Amino acid sequence: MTQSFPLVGIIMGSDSDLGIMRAAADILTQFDISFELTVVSAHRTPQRMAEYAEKAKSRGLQVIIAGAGGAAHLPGMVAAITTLPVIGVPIKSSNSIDGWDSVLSILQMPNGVPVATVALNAAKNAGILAAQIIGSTHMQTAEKLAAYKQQMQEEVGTKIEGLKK
Ligand code: RP5
Repeated sequence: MTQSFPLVGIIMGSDSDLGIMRAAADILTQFDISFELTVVSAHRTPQRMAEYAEKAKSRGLQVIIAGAGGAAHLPGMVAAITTLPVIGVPIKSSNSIDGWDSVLSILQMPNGVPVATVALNAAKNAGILAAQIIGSTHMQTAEKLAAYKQQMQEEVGTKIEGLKK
């Protein structure tokens, strides 16, 4: 897919989230899906967050992946503003309560405002899910996803097979 504009917006609450969120960018690159990557904080830059969410759809984005840790309000607040699907990535940003703060902040959304929450630090899965959303209407992406799944299937058990004498 060669688009000049990004289809997926990857946002995160802090520069410190990049180490985790990079995996979403990497897998989207693998699926040849254009994306943008930026820091938008629900607490430190609330106006920028609202503006980002308000303009996302009209700028051509189709999915937003939002990662945050601690009091992780970014995915939910963005989902409150946009009609685009929002995928939330809970990030383990401190050791105090093992990332449960991030998981529950993103997961426990009220009725009417869903966020598709992936596992703790699972930015790769967020990227795959974003590709699947895009692949539901884009044949080339769907084909790449099918090949990816086929490869996964073929690789299952190969490490153990290699150890057999
Ligand atoms: C959240 O607070 C961010 O998403 C990050 O995970 C966490 C810590 O941020 P920093 O203090 O490292 O900037 O808003």
